[in-house]
Amino acid sequence: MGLNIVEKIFSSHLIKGNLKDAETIALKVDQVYTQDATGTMAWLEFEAIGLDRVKVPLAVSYVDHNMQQSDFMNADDHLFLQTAAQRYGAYFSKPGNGICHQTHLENFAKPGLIAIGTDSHTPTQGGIGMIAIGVGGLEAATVMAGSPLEINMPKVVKVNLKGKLKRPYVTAMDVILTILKLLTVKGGVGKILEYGGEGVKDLSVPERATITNMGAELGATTSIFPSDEKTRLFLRAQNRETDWIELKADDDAQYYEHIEINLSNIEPMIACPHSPDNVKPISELEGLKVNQVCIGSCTNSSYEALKTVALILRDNKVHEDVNLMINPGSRQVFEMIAREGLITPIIESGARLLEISCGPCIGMGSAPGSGQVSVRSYNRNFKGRSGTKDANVYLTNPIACAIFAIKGMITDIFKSGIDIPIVSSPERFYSKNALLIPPSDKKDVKVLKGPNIKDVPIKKALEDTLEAEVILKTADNITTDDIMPAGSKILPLRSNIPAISEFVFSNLDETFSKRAIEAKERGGFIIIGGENYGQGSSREHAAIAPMYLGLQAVIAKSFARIHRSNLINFGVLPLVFQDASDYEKIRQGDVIRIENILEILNNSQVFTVEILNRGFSFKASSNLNEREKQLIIAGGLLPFSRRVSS
Ligand code: MIC
Ligand code: SF4
Repeated sequence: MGLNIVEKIFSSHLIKGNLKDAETIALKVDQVYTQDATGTMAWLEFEAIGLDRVKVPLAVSYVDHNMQQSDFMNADDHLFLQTAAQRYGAYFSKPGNGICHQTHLENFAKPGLIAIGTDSHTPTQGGIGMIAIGVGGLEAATVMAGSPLEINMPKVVKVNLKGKLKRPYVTAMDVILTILKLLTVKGGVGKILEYGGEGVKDLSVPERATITNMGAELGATTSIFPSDEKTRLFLRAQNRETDWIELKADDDAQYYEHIEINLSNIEPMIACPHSPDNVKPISELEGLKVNQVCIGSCTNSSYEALKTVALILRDNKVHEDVNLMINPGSRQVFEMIAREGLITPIIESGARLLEISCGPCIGMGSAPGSGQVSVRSYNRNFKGRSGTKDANVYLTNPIACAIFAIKGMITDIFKSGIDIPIVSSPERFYSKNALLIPPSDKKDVKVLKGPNIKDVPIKKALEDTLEAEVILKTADNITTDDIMPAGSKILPLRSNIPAISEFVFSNLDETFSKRAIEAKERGGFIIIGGENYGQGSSREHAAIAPMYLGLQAVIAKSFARIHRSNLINFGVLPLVFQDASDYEKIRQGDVIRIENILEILNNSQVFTVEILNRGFSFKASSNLNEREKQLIIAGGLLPFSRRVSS
């Protein structure tokens, strides 16, 4: 029987298990990358494991999120990351070098290999034919320390692409927005999307990377494209042709499911507030006044995308009521555009050029005004993420963004009257890579930690009985931005769990951390969640900070993959309602008791959850694999690793 691309890469990296549906498999990992906002924890955790050098062939530490230096905190974190990279043998990508995903694609991504990254958009590398999976910091630290990556074998879905995009009006962004409309933010959970079919040829590597980047918004484990002639040309242009191999599915490869997308039928699309799957054709929103437009991020920062935007702006002016911000995704792209003389037209048009960083995407500055409409070529529009709680954020392709900025309103781009050039991929990318520091051999480097960098807190081992109050009941699709907000005030506290924990759920419920601290005195608390609890970012702070406040268990209808692993890695029990209708019966303030936890964990994993104050019970299950059970019992991955090594 033939193999699909995922099976080919997995079988060449398989250390344990069989590639059967949902079975736990262990995979050898070739590359690990971290970014600063999750990376300080990851590197502190690596340090806590106590090794001298990373044990993976390639590790890269990027700085791209926490770039506003309004006091010492972010600058101290950058120095910690730089000295840790030198001390432990990783590349260091300095602030200003680029957003991790775009920069990694340019410099290191290789077809046929496996990468993990401490960011949910790591699947961007799938555009080059690589398996790239987003993980929590602790997972990355243990892999850097030589452990394999353990996952449950996802279901592989074939996305068969036919036809050709209606260029220049329709872009790769519209393809993934169309898929998000079809499958929703839960549609990819437990799955890998493998793209194939004739239509693949119509897409360049950066366009494919836009599609795999936003596969994260589907909740997918990752997404991957074949490696073909287009991939070879991209690698040749990056001066890395020797990294190319051909990679395609066998003709008789099997898939769990098939989805067919005809590129010729795709229209320009836009995701409306406040979810990336709330997608409509742009034409339906014609005339909506726009206050802010942001172009860039890890989703749409390719040379081709930014050059197209620059050429559109060259012949036009930004509307007087609009603030247009551009945050280029990498120094390479920025250098290329500058060499071609395309910075001047951007400046002349009235656009504001921001630093090469995540910037507005994570609320690191450039927050919109009260109630304003912001249209962005980014990947997430969760409520409050922009930094302004009542802003309305829309997501669309960079060409549409440029046109809206000129027109001051959402405009049907077929009828805008603005010329849209077609930009071809360059034969050669140029960059001096001035801000990329290779690993050093020096072992005597001192790792420098500023006063805001605190140790990683650790939970106690699991107890046999759990009795705690439900201090929060949430709706479906709660994001990790809801649990642990980001933005310019909170992000600098990422290396300081006691300080950041004061902001847990602060956008949804300002009294949460106070109630949590009170509940901690009484033995901790429980959260009740709906479907897809913890979707979005990989930030393990959304598990560590609630754990630090006293979170013992989350009982939800279902969990997002990375957040569930982060909870387990920090010793918090994730339980799923056996009968989803029991969710309705629980109220905030109920007191829950679960007994015989250790015995049940090792047997059926189906727990009887008693509601003590109202005298009824229901069933919830933990569905943990062998390793996960051991982690939960030990109180998480760090205490587990210490126990094993002592
Ligand atoms: C995001 O886009 O939400 C982030 C910020 O890049 C996160 C990581 C983080 O919270 O630091 C992600 O996607 O994992
Ligand atoms: Fe940065 Fe935004 Fe991409 Fe996250 S989604 S890595 S914040 S640009």
